[in-house]
Amino acid sequence: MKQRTLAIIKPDAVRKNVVGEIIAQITQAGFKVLACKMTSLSAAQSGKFYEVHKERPFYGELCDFMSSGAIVPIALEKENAVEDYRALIGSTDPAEAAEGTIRKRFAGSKAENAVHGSDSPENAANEIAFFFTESEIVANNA
Ligand code: IDP
Ligand code: MG
Repeated sequence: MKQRTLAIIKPDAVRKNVVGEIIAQITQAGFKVLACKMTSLSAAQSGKFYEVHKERPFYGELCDFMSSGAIVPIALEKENAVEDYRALIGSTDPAEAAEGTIRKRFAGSKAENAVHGSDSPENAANEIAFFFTESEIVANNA
């Protein structure tokens, strides 16, 4: 069954000018882009997006980083999208990520790790709704 997930190209990767290469790797892996835009978040908006991590020691650093520049959220669709996209990006820490994964290729550190990926279909739905309305996704794919 088709499933959705949310990717975000993070500010470090936008600064490195590798947005195109990352999207190419995602689409070559069989994902369909349902919606995509370049935008940016305030620290407060980043805090809301990453609210599940608010007790973690790196929360402040994460919010500062995610609001430090432009980001590219992308709603994706594929069979088994959540798990397959997590496999495509690799481990949170690029030092531990498998060869050829997006984080291995483009991430500089565990904090500034190039891309986000949803961790469950339920969170994917909420995260997609954070950036895109359902009607714009439908309109984009009519
Ligand atoms: P994930 O992005 O692989 O799902 P999470 O544990 O959900 O990893 O953490 C969310 C984000 O928080 C990471 O992608 C990374 O940017 C940042 N992060 C995670 N662990 C650390 C850490 O130990 N130090 C600094 N930043 C971290
Ligand atoms: Mg996560």
